[in-house]
Amino acid sequence: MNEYGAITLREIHNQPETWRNCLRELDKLDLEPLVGDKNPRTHEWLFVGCGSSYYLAQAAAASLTVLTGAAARAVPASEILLFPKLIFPVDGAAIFPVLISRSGHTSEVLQVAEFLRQRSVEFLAVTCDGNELYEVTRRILKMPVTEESTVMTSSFTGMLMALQYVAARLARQDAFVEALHLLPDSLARLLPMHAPRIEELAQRSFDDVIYLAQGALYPVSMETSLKVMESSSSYAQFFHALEFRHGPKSIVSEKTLVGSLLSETGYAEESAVLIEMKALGGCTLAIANRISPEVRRSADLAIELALPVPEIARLIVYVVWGQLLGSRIGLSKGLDPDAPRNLSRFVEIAE
Ligand code: F1P
Repeated sequence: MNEYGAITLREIHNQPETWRNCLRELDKLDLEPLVGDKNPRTHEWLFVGCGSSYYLAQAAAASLTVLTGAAARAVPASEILLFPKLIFPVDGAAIFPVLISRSGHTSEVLQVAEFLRQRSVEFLAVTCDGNELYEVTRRILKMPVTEESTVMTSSFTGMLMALQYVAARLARQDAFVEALHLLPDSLARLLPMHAPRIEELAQRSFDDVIYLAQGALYPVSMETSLKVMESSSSYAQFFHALEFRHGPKSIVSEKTLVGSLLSETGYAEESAVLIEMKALGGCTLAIANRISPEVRRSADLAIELALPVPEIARLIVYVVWGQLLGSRIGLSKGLDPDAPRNLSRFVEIAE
């Protein structure tokens, strides 16, 4: 039998290598047959997924908007199935759905594929395993990520990197593509510096875990909260940083971990919230590209990324610390993050 959490931790720590493999594949990719006729300026890209893949969808939509200047949306697959008129209010609108699923086997995503097929709407599928999703469209982006663990870690970052890569290519942002190539080495440098500090933080026992973020980092706060919930059976919540003052802060105590994913754009405003939460007695985790002295003083743990890349290219590096925290809290509670309670690798709904 494996040591508890061994598989998940191995996959988290192996992300520099996984990202290199993804980039190698992406550098060879011919975009034309995949998306050539579906430019985001003429078609609204609609990113679709479930669970982590839905959070990934939101991060991908924000990335596409930043990189191409075109509006984009993200919805959970179930919304298309239950409330199609909310998602497609106008018949025949120029919408290009992008279906995201690590397994390619999730029932709701496959049902959306069938819904689209019946209406002759072409879509792109992004996956790691392939499975049934691989069979239902000729537009397929299959990333070379083999993930054994139940929770999504390297598949999340690998597929988000792929969607950012595609957006940058469409926008002819070659410098951004080059920036993505810097990330594997950057993460390899950061992991040995900060992973032991996350492990130490996880030894404290928290009643509540909160992640705060704004902008494109907001979906990353959703994903990092989900990682804490899945890997440690603890309840974790996420808020827009400045929304946290409007009520939720009443739960803050010394048993609350407030993690803040600080953007560069909103650094002053977002870090003021973190400093206030420290003053209210919370335990604070700050993650930012550059950490100011005031934040360093108010943070129980500060992780400075120091990435020489555009702000939106940093998203996948912010995810990693929540993946680690989730697994480490799980282990400190005596749980096995490789076998999260009540979860399986994908959700299959009996017909
Ligand atoms: C999505 C997903 C995972 C989650 C869970 C069930 O799967 O919701 O995010 O961790 O274990 O499946 P997929 O459609 O991306 O394969």
